[in-house]
Amino acid sequence: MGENDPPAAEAPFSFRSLFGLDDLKISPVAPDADAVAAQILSLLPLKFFPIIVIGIILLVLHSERAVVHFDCSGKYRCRSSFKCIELTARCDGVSDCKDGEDEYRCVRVSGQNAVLQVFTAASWKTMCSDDWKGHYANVACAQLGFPSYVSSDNLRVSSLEGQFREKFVSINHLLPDDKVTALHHSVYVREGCASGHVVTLQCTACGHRRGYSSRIVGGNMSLLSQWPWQASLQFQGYHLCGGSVITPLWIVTAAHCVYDLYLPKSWTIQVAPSHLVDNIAYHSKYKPKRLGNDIALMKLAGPLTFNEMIQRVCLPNSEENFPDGKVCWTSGWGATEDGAGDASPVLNHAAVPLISNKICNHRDVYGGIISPSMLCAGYLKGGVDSCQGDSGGPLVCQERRLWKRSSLNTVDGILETAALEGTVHTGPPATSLLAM
Ligand SMILES: [Ca+2]
Repeated sequence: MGENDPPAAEAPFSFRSLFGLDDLKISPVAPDADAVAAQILSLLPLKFFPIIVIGIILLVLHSERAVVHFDCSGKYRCRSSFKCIELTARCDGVSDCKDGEDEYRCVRVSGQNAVLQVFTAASWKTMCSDDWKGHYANVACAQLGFPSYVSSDNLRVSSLEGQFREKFVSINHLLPDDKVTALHHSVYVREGCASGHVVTLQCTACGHRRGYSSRIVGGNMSLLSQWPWQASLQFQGYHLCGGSVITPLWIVTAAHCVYDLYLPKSWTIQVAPSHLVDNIAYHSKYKPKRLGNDIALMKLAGPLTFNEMIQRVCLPNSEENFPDGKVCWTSGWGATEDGAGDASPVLNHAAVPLISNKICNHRDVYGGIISPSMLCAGYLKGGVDSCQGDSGGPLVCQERRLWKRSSLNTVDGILETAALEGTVHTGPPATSLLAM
């Protein structure tokens, strides 16, 4: 494999083949190009040749124009079309994109302190706590898709990470509450916060282990209450992958777990007790055998009831980074011996430190296939790792007593090192990848 080849990894096995579903698989092998060309040529009279050649040239020229137009550097690219709009047109109250998506995602919760930010006047700006009240917190969480807020607090500007203390907004306190229905329409830009404080926001209760005491379990075996967001994804009754509970109805997992088994009715989610699956969605840019965009969601047929055994894990905030060397945890029912195919009868866990992408991309480790949207965890000398059957499961880090999945917004998938053996390097270290 050349250094410039795109990242790719051979799957260790096909889930479909295990269940005799290969006849449904779309063949990844492209038909012989020469044979197809000869077949097409035999159907076309030669007199049309010049027209076809001119048509191809026009098509290529048109494609190049489309590529140039597609490059939206310094601007916002509408997802519903190739249109580029000025950043000042994003979140300005006017729908400039075909589907109006430039007016979505105008509020976010950022960084390790969960500060509230609003996109306005062409950039993200941090919300001052001046004139802040609970009604606005509810509006912010509603914009983020939550029914209400859980907590909202003040934090000194001096405590913020550098990138969040450059641009600020305040709420327009002259607006009556019933007029404040979207924060990005209700703020004005400030150079600093008069109060010296900004708003922190939590929209959902997550990452708690209510039924677990760290004195109960030793070794690698886990109690279910130790990792209450851990789900077992079972296809026709067999454990195939792990997953994480993120809402009462949704489980996040890896796209490679479901891509070739896109049959919701054949899946059950084991989160004490078993739950039926209503729908499956994987990242539209996921490509089988690639590491990127390896994320999928499974929707349950009915909602989970949270208790000591079932909780949701927190997702990381925008722009939240986890430091290299931080010890995080992976868990699952995967095989406990390398090469062993059977799932473990008990839930296991392992502590794994995060490894910088620079080290992970070293030519003796993963050799450049780790993109900025992925992260590595494990030990370079090997020994502790996630294994076959742990795919899609959680890698969580504890932050201020809350447990979070340790990757960015569009995360997912623990990929076994076995998937890389022989295709990238021989004898790779026992690290896991979280591919987004
Ligand atoms: Ca707009």
